[in-house]
Amino acid sequence: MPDAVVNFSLLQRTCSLVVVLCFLHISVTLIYYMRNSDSRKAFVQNQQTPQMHRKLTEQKVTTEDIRLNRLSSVTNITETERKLETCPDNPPHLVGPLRVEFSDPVTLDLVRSDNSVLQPGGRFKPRDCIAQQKVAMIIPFRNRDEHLKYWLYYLHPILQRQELDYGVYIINQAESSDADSVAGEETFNRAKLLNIGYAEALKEYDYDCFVFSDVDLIPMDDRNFYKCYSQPRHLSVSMDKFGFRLPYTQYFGGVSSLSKEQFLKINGFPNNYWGWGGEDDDIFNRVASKGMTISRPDAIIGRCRMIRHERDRQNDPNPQRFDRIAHTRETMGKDGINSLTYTVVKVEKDQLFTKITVDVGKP
Ligand code: BGN
Repeated sequence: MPDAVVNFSLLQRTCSLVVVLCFLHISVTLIYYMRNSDSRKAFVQNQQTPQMHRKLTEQKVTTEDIRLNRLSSVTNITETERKLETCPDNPPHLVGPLRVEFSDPVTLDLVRSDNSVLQPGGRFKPRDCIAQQKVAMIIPFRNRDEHLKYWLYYLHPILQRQELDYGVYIINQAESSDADSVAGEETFNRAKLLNIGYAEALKEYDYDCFVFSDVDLIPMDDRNFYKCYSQPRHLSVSMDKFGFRLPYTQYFGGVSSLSKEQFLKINGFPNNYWGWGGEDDDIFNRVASKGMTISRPDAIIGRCRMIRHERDRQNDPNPQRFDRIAHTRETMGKDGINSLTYTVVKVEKDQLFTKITVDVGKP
């Protein structure tokens, strides 16, 4: 074979080898680069501070939220709520003993501006956790705007620190349209107003606990939880008016709480106590007759102040109360939430409360 032909064939083979080597080199470089870029991403992720990580997760939750919020109208639970934990037994923002004074100048506008977190109707839910209980605050009411102002001023911040999912319901006994009634007023019926509060609050939300509070009683310690317990709870156990102790062991007046189940077990409250006194003793009898006991905070945590006032018009002591409380066991089955009748006259939604004016009828 001529030399030139041999040389050409050698050159051709060398060139092919070089091309193959180049191809191999490029392939290895490419594979190496792609692998490296994956691990670089992992490195960046591991270097995030907890804040950066949270921010990224939050961003993810937000987009998820938008998607799931559409579904929430059906389930009533948002994705954000589903991700939150149940609020703790000891909420972190409680402060303990509180200064309670009724000489401080307070206006409803001031209370409104201090409570911009509220939803219309005096509704609140904790932002960072899911409340343990859904609590309706029921206040029987007539002509006590001055007291209500202080109740709202002191209670809203306390209930928020207690991390409750709550709503405030003012059950206002309507003036009578009767020409001959005194100053347009009928006799006050506290227990019937409480029954109405229970029924009306449940029409609005799936409450599982009911706190029944007089409008003039303010707790002096935020560790006195306005929620429900395994037994009906008496909350106003240590009132200034009674020298910071119980006036008698069976006393169940002022502020109390019952779960929906406990309330139904006693057929709610009596509807036929017109005027002052005895209805709270009847409720105590109902609770005792169903084998339940009264749960109470201690006398320090249970301290509370009452706003001093004259006895209201049309709320004279009820002369029938002695006879009525002697027969609770016989009457409670047919007089209670199962026999409640009333007419709603007006519903007003304030930022701080829902006020329901009702016609409770006459004695
Ligand atoms: C009691 C009243 C309660 C009232 C407390 C505290 C009666 C029933 C007849 C004995 N009970 O005497 O309704 O809450 O005082 O003021 O009057």
